Amino acid sequence: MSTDIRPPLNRMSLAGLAPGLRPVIDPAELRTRVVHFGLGAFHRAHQAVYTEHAAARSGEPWGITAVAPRSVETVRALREQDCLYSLTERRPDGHRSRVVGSVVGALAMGPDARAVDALLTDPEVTVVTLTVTEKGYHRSPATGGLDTGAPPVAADLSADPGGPLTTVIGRLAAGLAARMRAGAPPISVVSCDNMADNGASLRRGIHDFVRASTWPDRTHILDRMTETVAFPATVVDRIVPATDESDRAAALASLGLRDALPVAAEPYRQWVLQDSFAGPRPPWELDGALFVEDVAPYQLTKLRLLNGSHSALAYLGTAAGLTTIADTMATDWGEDLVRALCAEVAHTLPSGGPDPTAYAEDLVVRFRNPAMRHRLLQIGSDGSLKITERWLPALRELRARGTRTPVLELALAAWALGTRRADALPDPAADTLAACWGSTANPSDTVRALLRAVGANDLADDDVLTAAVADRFPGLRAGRVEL
Ligand code: CS2
Repeated sequence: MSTDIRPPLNRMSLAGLAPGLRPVIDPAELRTRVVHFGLGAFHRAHQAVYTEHAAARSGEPWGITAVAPRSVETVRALREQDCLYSLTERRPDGHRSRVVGSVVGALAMGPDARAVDALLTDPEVTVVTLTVTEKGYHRSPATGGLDTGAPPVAADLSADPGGPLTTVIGRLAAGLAARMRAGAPPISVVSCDNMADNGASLRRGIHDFVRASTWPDRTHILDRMTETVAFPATVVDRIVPATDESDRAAALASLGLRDALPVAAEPYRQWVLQDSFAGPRPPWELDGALFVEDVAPYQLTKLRLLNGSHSALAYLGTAAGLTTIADTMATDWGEDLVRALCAEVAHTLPSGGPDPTAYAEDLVVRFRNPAMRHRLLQIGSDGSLKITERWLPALRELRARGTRTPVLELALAAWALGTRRADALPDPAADTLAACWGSTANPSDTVRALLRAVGANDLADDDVLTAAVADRFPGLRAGRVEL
């Protein structure tokens, strides 16, 4: 609890701010037409900003109600500020803050289940967006479909669909089913998480949930969904570190108001969306979003180059005893690593996306930004779900072609070392991964077991690969990163 006596940020105190610090729209003029799941910093620094500009530039009242899957506390804090918060752009030469005004409602998914369903059946709501991270999808590593045996999914499948479900997939499936029963107009549900084919993955998860439910009308619901619910794929990009105390202090200094939920981000942002919406949507193109027929070239470039090198920096930086991406980029190997990894995987990218060499140079500049404190721990978390999107598909393709993969091997070795119990980074599979270290004396066997644990049996059977990864352990254990 802050003891600062300055007034809190809310609609009343907003009026006293200099015009450049205020939202670009008057939040009182917006209505909820977008529902967003995942109230984290990323949404507030990305989709909320595009939506705010789209509303301002079009004059259309596109407001967002954001749903927090778990954090009742964030919802309470946001409501106390009339859903306003500040965004600080961190530039190498200083920072710039302002208040964002596109979020007009905040709900907690469990306690506010009825209100969430009411919005999902509201004809005025025609867009749902999601940032729930890879683990929010509960995908089975074996099939890619919904893991209906995962305890939270199984619990939601046997619960009353009107009650407080705990998975976003369950809540969304139940809310969309209510919309189908009410005969409300078509809606688009947009996954904004870092997964190849995120639209298709989400569609599959929702359809699998309905199919596995015991709802008597599930066949009818599925038919209606097929006709009236679109799941466009998207690529979202902006580096948004988790908020810390220094961000709260920066917001206080810029606004002269207390903001419990500020966000800080790099200046760069990008949004590419598949142009296949089922109904009205905010005109995000007015703020630079790109609507394309096929997002795959952009998606794979972003996942394999940006997120791929981010994860590599996270595990290698951790092995070298560092804390942030900027620290890691300041070593004598950081920039080379980004360029080398991008060059190694560039051959796996489809044509039609950005030029990989220019993209790598832009990444070096973005990652180097000394004004950002992006913790390696944040990026390194949930590695079992991230590396399967960021590294393994490219690794598989390169090895099938007989191409050497030294950078991915080094990165895999650093990830592997970060799964040992004593060093374990947060991961839903942490126990399973730590158990792979067992009592085996042979490091290649450990690598093999780890690859199997993340569903990559084919790579686990590649003896040359597992030996090459294990060969990197001694250097990394000594804190040396040798490209
Ligand atoms: C990061 C991403 O935390 C992570 O895993 O790689 O959040 C990354 O910062 C964003 O995708 C950038 O758009």
